[in-house]
Amino acid sequence: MNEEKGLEALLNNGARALLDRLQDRDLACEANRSERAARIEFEKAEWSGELDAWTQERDPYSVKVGQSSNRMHPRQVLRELERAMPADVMVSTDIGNICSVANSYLRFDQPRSMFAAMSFGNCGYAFPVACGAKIAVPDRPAIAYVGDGAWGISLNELLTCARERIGVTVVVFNNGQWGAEKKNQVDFYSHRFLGVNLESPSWAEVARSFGCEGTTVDTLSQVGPALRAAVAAQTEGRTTVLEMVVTRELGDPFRRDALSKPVRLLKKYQDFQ
Ligand SMILES: Cc1ncc(C[n+]2csc(CCOP(=O)(O)OP(=O)(O)O)c2C)c(N)n1
Ligand SMILES: [Mg+2]
Repeated sequence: MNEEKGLEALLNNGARALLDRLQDRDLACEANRSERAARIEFEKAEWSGELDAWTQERDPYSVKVGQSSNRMHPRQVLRELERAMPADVMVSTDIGNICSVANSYLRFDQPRSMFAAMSFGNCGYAFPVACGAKIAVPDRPAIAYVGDGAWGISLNELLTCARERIGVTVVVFNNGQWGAEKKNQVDFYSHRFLGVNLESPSWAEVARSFGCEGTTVDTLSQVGPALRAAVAAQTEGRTTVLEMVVTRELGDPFRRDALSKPVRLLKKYQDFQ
């Protein structure tokens, strides 16, 4: 018997032995299955209602900057995008304040659909990931969510998309700032802003100059139609940048404790501050 067959037999025997021992036992989780399913449904409906009502950030800083702006609120844009999402979509999300908030507004019906950077934490992650996903599964729409700062360090692959006819959709959230860093300066540095405001060219025009499509979206009613058109263009191998013009309000950070003082648990480190 070769090694592989031996392992298979061993696993089979193990599984059979486990099954034998479980034969006459009740599965504890079966007893309250419908109760748990109802609870999950309830919680999901509650959360959805909460998101419906949560059209803009409510902390004092965000209320102030939101009031003096006629730009779209990021959360409203995220909700509109969610409503217009095609079936079978794959979405990658970058690292930034709006992308962190975006993770609440993405729902999928099948696995291998959500590509969040999470703790990997690298700005510029989402666009190349969407390109890779599209090449791997060309029949599924691929969408990248990217902040305007992170877009500045990843947009070069537009050239690859145009050259190789890779059709993806990029949603760039133009809030004119490195928002996640600014949030730290709001929470930990008494609103002393250093190096966090951005002035960018029109990202829609930049996309067109690379040979891709580019659309600036500044009203909510345009968001869904613009996303649908961009997704349709993917079938022709065309990449579109949708530049969403949004306010400078800031959502909860990915980690609230990012800049708080470290806790020294080991005695030998207690002198380090
Ligand atoms: C390569 C890299 N550089 C810097 C950072 C630190 N960083 C985390 S979020 C962020 C700001 C992102 O700004 P933007 O992409 O405009 O998104 P916003 O926060 O405005 O939604 C920065 C600079 C990082 N995570 N990765
Ligand atoms: Mg930004």
